[in-house]
Amino acid sequence: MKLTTVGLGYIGLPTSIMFAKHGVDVVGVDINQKAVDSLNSGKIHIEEPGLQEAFEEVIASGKFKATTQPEPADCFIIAVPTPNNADQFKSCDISMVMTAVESVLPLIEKGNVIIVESTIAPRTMDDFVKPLVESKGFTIGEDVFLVHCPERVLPGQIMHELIHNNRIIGGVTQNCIEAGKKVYGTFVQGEMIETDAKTAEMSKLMENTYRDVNIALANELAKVCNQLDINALDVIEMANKHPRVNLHQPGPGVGGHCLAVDPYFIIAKDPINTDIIQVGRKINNQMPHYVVNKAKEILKAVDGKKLTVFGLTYKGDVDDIRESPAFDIYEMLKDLDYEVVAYDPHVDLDFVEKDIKAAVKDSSLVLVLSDHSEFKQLTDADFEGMKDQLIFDTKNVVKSDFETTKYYNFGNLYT
Ligand code: SAJ
Repeated sequence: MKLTTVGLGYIGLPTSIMFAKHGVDVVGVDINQKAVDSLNSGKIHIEEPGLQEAFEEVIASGKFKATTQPEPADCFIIAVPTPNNADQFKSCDISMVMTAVESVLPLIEKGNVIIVESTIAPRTMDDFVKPLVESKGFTIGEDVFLVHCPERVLPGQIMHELIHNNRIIGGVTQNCIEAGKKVYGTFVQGEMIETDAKTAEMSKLMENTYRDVNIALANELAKVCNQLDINALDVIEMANKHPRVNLHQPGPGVGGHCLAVDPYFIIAKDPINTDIIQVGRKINNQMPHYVVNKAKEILKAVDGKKLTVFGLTYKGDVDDIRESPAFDIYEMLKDLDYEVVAYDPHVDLDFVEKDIKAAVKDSSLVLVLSDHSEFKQLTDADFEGMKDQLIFDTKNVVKSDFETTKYYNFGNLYT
C-alpha cells in the first residue's frame, strides 16, 4: 500500500511513521518547509517518547519521506489542525481540512480511500467533505471511499496508543467503513468500531467534552472545599472508592489543543442545548485567575516579590505550551509586577531557566503548574536559597515530605 499523509504534526507524523514501520510506503506532506527540511535531515520537530527511534528506523528502511507536495497513493490521510473560528461560539474552522482534501483531489483515482483524522464539528463529513469530493464526479462508496477516523491518542503515549487503542471507523457508506478497516488493520490491535461519519465525529467530541466537564466539576469542588475548610483531594480519593464514581483532578486550568478547543465545536452547532458544556468551559477558563489570586495571598503573607513557576506546558512530560494555562498564569503574574522566573526542563525557550538552583534563588514561592516527572521527587534541598521556602503545587505532583518547606496544594489551601 502507498499512503500520503497531509499534515505532519502531533498526529500526522506519528501515524505516518507507524504505517511506515509496518511496511507501507508513506509520503508525509506538510506546508511547513522548515518541518519538512528538519525531517529529511533526520530530526523530528516534536517531543514524543519513542518517536525519534521509530523515525530513524523508517528513514533507514526508505519507507518514509517528507515533502511539501502530495503524491498519488492508495490512501490519503488528512491530519491538519482544526482551530476555533473567531465567532461568538468559537465554532470549528474546517478550512485547513477542506484545503487539504482539495490538494489531493487532482491525484485521486478510482478505488482510493480518503480518511479525515482531524477533529471536526458534527456533520462536517456529510455536509462539506462529501459534496466536495462528489463535485469532481466521484460516487462515494463506489469510486472513492470516505472515512472519518478520529485520532484519540494521548500525547506522551502516542506510539503505544496508536496500536492498542480502539479505533472508531466512521464511514460515509458501508463500503467506506470496510475500506477504512482495511487501512487501519495494518497495525491497529484494538477493536475497530464500525459506525457512520457523523456518529464518529460526535463521539470524538464528546470524549474530550466529558473530560473537560468532569475537570470543571473537580475544579468547582476544590473551590468549594477551600471555602469550607475541607480537603478536596481527600474528598476525591474517598468518593472515587465508590464503584461508579470517577471524580477528576483539579488543576490550574485545562489546556492543550483538544479539551480546551473541542467542546466549542458542539456548543457552536447547538448553543441552546449545551448549558453544562458551556459552564464547564467557563469554570476551567477561570482557574488561572483563581490560582493567581491564591499565589498572591500566599506571597502577601510573607511580603514576597519574587516567585518561580515550575512548568509552562499544558500537562506533564510534554514540551507543548499551546493553550497552556501554566503559560497564561506566568504572563498574568508578570503583569502584576512580580519578578517571575520560569523553570521547565521540557521547554527550550530563551527566558526559561534550566538550572533549578538559579531558578529558585531569592524566590518566595515555587508555583508548580505542570506535572512533569522531574517534579515528583523535589525535596527541601532543592529549595535552599529561596527567600521563603513556600511551594504551591497546583497539580498535586510533588510527593516528598517536607521539613523546612511549607507545602500547599488544592487539598490544604485553607491552612
Ligand atoms: N487535566 C486536569 N485534570 C484532570 C485531567 C487533566 O486538570 O483530571 C488537564 C491537563 O493538565 C491538561 C488538560 O486537562 O491541561 C488536558 O489533558 P489530558 O491529558 O486530559 O488530554 P490531552 O489534551 O493531552 O489529550 C486528549 C485525550 N482525550 C481524552 O482523554 C478523552 C486524547 O485521548 C485525545 O486524543 C486528545 O485529547 C485529542 O487529540 O483530542
